[in-house]
Amino acid sequence: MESCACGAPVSCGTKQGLIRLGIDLSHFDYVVAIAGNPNTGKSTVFNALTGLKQHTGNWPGKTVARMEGMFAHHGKRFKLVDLPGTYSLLSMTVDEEVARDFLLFGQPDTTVIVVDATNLERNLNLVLQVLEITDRAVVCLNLMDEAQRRGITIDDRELARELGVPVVPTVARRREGLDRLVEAIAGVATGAIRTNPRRLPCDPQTQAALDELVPLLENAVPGLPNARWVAMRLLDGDERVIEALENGELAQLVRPRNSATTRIEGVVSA
Ligand SMILES: Nc1nc2c(ncn2[C@@H]2O[C@H](COP(=O)(O)OP(=O)(O)OP(=O)(O)O)[C@@H](O)[C@H]2O)c(=O)[nH]1
Ligand SMILES: [Mg+2]
Repeated sequence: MESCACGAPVSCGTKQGLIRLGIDLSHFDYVVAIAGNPNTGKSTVFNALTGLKQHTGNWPGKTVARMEGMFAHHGKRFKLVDLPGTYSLLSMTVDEEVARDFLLFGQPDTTVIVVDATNLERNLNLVLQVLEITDRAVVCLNLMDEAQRRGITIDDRELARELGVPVVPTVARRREGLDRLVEAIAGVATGAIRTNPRRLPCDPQTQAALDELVPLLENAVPGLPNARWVAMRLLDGDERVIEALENGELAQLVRPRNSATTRIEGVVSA
């Protein structure tokens, strides 16, 4: 049988070029994280794209650990990582720490932030925090059917302009909008879509402190991604981050990436 560049039979493909590869994690070109507040439909998106059956249901806190699956799109293989729900990168429950650590230190090529269109304001808090730490993000504006039912309208184009990253409206439970979501994920991962994330300005005094602290941190923890975020936390006097730096926990978060890492086609994959 004829086969596609990703190794799967061409007949597996859909018109959108999406091939669900389940738990076949043999090799991949890009790592994609799925983040968002609890109960926004992250695992529903994950299942729809990978063909897997992660636990879903209408209450928060179902996903408590990292779950990985695969899909292919136009010959490139994407490892998708479904994360526990989190309200903030500063949050502290064990589940939230799993999500935060992967977003900060797992170096995903694209981060999809799944937001609840019926509760946009609260959800944007995490969106803005994620945009502080990565250029490569896509907002999945999910539960659009619920928003419509409640008479909520959202100008997704204006939101995309304001945030500086693609915003894709979806109804994940009915798989609506997911072809556009995959296009956006692939575009951001490959660099075909350029983003310009909205970032809050930093006052000159804080900036000067960061300029001093970041190189020291990078020296103390070689290979540390998002040293600027860690430095901000240190300046805030965040006890948990200070402790993680002192007891070597932070260095351990970096190490797995360096040691258990394989490279294919010049792209990092863990
Ligand atoms: N109406 C509607 N329901 C949806 C949509 N997407 C997901 N759901 C439902 O929303 C509920 C939560 O979905 P999950 O995928 O479990 O959400 P999650 O973000 O993974 O939740 P946690 O892992 O607990 O944070 C489930 O009952 C889904 O069927 C959608 O677009 N519209
Ligand atoms: Mg989930």
